[in-house]
Amino acid sequence: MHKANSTLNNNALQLLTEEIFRWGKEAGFQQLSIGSANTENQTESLNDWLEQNYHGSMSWMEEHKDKRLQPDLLVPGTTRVISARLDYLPQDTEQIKILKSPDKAYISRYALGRDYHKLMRKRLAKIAEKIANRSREVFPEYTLNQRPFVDSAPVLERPLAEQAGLGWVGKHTLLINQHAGSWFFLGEIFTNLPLPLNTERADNKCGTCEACLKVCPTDAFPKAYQLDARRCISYLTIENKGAIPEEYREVMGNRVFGCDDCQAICPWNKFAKPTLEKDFQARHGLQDSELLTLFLWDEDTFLKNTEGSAIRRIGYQRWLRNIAIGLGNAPASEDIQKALKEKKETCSPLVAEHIEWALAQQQNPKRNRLRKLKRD
Ligand code: B12
Ligand code: SF4
Ligand code: SF4
Repeated sequence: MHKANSTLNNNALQLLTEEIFRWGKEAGFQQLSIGSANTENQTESLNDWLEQNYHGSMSWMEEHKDKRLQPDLLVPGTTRVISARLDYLPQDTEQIKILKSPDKAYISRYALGRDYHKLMRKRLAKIAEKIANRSREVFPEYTLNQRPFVDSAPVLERPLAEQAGLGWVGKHTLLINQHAGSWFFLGEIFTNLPLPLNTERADNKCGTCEACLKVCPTDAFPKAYQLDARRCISYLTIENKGAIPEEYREVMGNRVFGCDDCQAICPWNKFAKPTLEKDFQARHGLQDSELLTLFLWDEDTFLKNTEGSAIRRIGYQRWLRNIAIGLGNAPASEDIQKALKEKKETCSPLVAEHIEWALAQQQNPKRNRLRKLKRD
């Protein structure tokens, strides 16, 4: 029989919450916090974002919009969200040095190690299992309903984590924690257990700063707290399946998988600590590789070297598409031009078109590479 929420013992709920936080630490999370599951206050900004088409080809952002705005449609009965933070910045990856080395490939720091989706979901599922066991002991008559999520479900993770007090949504739209910066992933457990809410909110500490808005190479922020994903290098190199519009190619520089510029410039990331998580350390030298070396990987090597990595999700042809742009922006070199011409014989028409662009860039001695775009 379903026992009404109000009849669950508050002390037992408080003790369970303390246990949940301990299990979170044991599982390697830096922080867990409990917030309300109400996201209806996001309706206007989500609608506005979708109406302006800022989601581009991510049609899944439109689907199940009702679930994003009403978590209990996704998991019936949900009244609480246990939000979790997992820091991912690998140790000593010298990101600025790589970004400024036009022969090198810049890969987003979140993607250098193991794909976070499975890793986090497994850990959250274990915590959910412990909650279920304890709940059976303490609240034997209560019908628990809960589910863990990481990233891919129709969940507004940042507003939910903000409500749980894990940080504030910065002008670059990412969640920032004043003690830990923004280099972290978010995950959560939806639950119908009436756990005590963390009522403390993190104040927005962006102040008058606009560094992230100004640094963005593609000028992807129409205004503070809003991102036009279609212009974001992360979208262009990862989510976008087609050609990368020419206007963005030069300013992409050597960023071949995702982009970190708006985070790297953020003053709050002075407080970020590198992760000790072995799975998030860079694999196969991806933090410091020549563009040409990566471009010369054949498909088998790509599949082998990206096993268990988020990079694999884009597939070999899109990988080549992105690196071709990086090579077009690299200093002129005979080796690069030879590799581009050879690859053009075997690649897809999509990649071939990017290779043609790269060759034209390589062979134009007068080119003066553009570093930043301005919106019209
Ligand atoms: C779609 C998506 C993208 C898209 C669009 C990004 C975007 N800003 O919406 C693209 C592909 C571009 C992208 C890029 C990246 N992403 Co992404 N992405 C997502 C995803 C799947 C959904 C985000 C979403 O709902 N967007 C829709 C918009 C409308 O929602 P929103 O930005 O959350 O906006 C709300 C608030 O900003 C608020 N709001 C609006 N106006 C205002 C005004 C004020 C004053 C305030 C306070 C709030 C506010 O209302 C909005 C609507 O509810 C989430 C996972 C998830 N399920 O949530 C990961 C997620 C947001 N991404 C993440 C990461 C790490 C990245 C990248 C850093 C990866 C990379 N290095 O390349 C970049 C960062 C780019 C950036 N500046 O955002 C992390 C962020 C962790 C964090 N610390 O915040 C998430 C949470 C994934 C995860 N599980 O960890 N991403
Ligand atoms: S990730 Fe890069 S391209 Fe995207 S908004 Fe941030 S700075 Fe701009
Ligand atoms: S760079 Fe400045 S404006 Fe942007 S998120 Fe960080 S503190 Fe806020």
